[in-house]
Amino acid sequence: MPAPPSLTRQCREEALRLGFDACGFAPIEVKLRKEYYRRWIEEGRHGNMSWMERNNDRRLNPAKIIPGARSIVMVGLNYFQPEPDMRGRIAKYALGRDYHPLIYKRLKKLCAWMRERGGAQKPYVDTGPLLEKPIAVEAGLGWLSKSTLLLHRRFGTWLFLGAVVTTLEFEPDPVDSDHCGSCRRCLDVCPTDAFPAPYQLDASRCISYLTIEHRGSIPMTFREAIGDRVFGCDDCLDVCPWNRWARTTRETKFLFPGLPDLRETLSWKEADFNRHFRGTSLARLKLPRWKRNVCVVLGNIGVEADLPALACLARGTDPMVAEHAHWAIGKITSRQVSKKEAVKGMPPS
Ligand code: B12
Ligand code: SF4
Ligand code: SF4
Repeated sequence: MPAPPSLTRQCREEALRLGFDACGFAPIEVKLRKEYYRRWIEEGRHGNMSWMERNNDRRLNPAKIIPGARSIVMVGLNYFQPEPDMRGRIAKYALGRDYHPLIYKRLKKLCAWMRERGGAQKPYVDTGPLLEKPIAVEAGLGWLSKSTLLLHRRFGTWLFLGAVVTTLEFEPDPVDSDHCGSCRRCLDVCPTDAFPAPYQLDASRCISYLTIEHRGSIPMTFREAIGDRVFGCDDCLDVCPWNRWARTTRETKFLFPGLPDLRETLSWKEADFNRHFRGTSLARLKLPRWKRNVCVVLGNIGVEADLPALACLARGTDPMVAEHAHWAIGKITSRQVSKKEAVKGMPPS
């Protein structure tokens, strides 16, 4: 029996009261491009994220998540904040505290509210096989943009997503239409050409993947394109015209607490890394991959003063870090040589 419209309204109010910025409802028989997903995996677009090959029966059929599931409640949380002034860039989503526990805690409260009304629930925030973006589209939160991100009319693409699969039946929200129009800024700005076509992403080329998910050495072909991005990338979000009206998040926990200069982090021990990054999204990187990424960034933007710290790493015991440090030293040194040659070639003043 369909739930009364008032239950849908009350649930949305509860989600907003819990601190979410947006909430919408999708039917459990949500439209997903199953073939697209299967092909994406077959073509290896997921790189080494092998977990994406598993649990596809559930991922592509959310009705199988809990017996008798009828709806999916989708929530959004604005995480925008202005770019902090620092050497090297960290993607905005990772500047403050990790969003997963914060959102999960609120989703569990929402689940408790639904349980009191007779529902059985399962919450998600990147915590299981669920295609959060296309489901958010079906829940009326926005449209799937050419950058492949969910674009909300008010919050743009700066919106974390979370979901609750439930046996309660809610009134589905109307689906918004695509308002990307003829724009293609996100596609053109991508430093690594990670979009084979609009609405399609080759994750294995994305800087977010290369600096966060990828283990081992960063392929040479991408090192210069990574530029000053130490963790993740926001280029395709930064250029989006719908993000012009973005307002700073209400969540003070997401705000950037500051960080020592990148050079200083090269001499960090495990305990230093943990002290600075415990409870943030950066923690999962672990120290060697942090240093690997810092080496790439210093190779691209570093100066003479960075050389001693890099030389120290180049003599270190971790072969992956040492190789990246050697690369960075080579890059900085060749920049210095060309600068000196340019000065030599200048006429005397
Ligand atoms: C794997 C993953 C990644 C991968 C792949 C990203 C991607 N675009 O799929 C990598 C590591 C690259 C990544 C990067 C980032 N991620 Co991420 N990531 C995920 C994760 C865990 C799974 C997504 C997934 O399954 N992708 C596989 C593709 C094939 O699936 P899909 O895009 O959902 O695909 C369907 C639709 O595209 C659909 N489709 C529907 N309509 C159409 C129309 C056409 C024409 C076509 C061709 C296809 C199509 O077909 C597909 C399936 O049927 C989700 C959380 C989740 N569980 O959903 C977060 C998530 C997508 N990431 C998020 C964020 C914030 C980011 C970054 C911004 C972080 C950063 N700054 O570094 C970047 C953005 C890069 C980008 N342009 O997408 C947010 C996005 C929020 C939002 N507003 O959309 C999510 C939802 C996490 C969250 N809970 O908030 N991420
Ligand atoms: S996050 Fe950066 S690298 Fe990844 S698709 Fe967007 S612009 Fe390209
Ligand atoms: S930059 Fe343009 S094409 Fe890309 S998501 Fe934004 S509006 Fe769409």
